[in-house]
Amino acid sequence: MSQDLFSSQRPDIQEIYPEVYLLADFVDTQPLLQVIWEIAAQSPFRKMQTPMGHYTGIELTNCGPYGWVSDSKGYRYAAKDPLTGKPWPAMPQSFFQLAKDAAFKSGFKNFNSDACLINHYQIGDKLGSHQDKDEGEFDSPIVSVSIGLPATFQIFGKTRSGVEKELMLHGGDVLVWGGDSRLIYHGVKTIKADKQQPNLTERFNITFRKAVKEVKNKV
Ligand code: MD6
Ligand code: FE
Repeated sequence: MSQDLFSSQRPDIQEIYPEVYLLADFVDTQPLLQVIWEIAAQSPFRKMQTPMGHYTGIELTNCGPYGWVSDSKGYRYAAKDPLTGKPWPAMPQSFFQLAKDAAFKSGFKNFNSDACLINHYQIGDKLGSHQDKDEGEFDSPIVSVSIGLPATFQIFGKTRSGVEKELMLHGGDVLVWGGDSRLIYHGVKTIKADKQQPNLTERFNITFRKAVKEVKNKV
């Protein structure tokens, strides 16, 4: 089902928390999965070293002009994949447009993402409470696409602990957030197998961001 067809049938967008929008079952994930594996063939999934000397619990890769990276020096966005030494794989137009459409439907116009992070969760993986604050600007929203096994997404709000909202994310769901909620703490609870969908063994999450602020040329 195409997004346009789908969204005209089901234009429902839920504001599940101030300026956090859930577009339930917004996208057909099968074509996205295929593209993910094409990207991973060029820039493989890997765990990255953290500044504290550990490794990220989840495997990740990126596509687009900038990719999120972590090493002993900290977290940042980089134009080259440190593993291959080459630029990250190009962001497919279908990815870019999906993020733009989801943002637009949520009231964020002109979302031109320049970074696309792909997280790969196995059963047992989780993502602790964190803020997304490594980007060069916070005016743009973040668009997040869930694929595969369901996950419980936690919103902690303005402080690191104390869950304010829990939400199940299923394959095809898209979350868009920005504005005053752009810097809220959030996380993902331990991924479990799904008895209803025993064929699913993993979860992917794609997040689209604007990592680098555009510098307007002086006139
Ligand atoms: C995940 N997502 O859903 C992890 N961050 O697997 C995030 O950490 C996230 O979904 C910022 C905005 C949306 C997200
Ligand atoms: Fe995040």
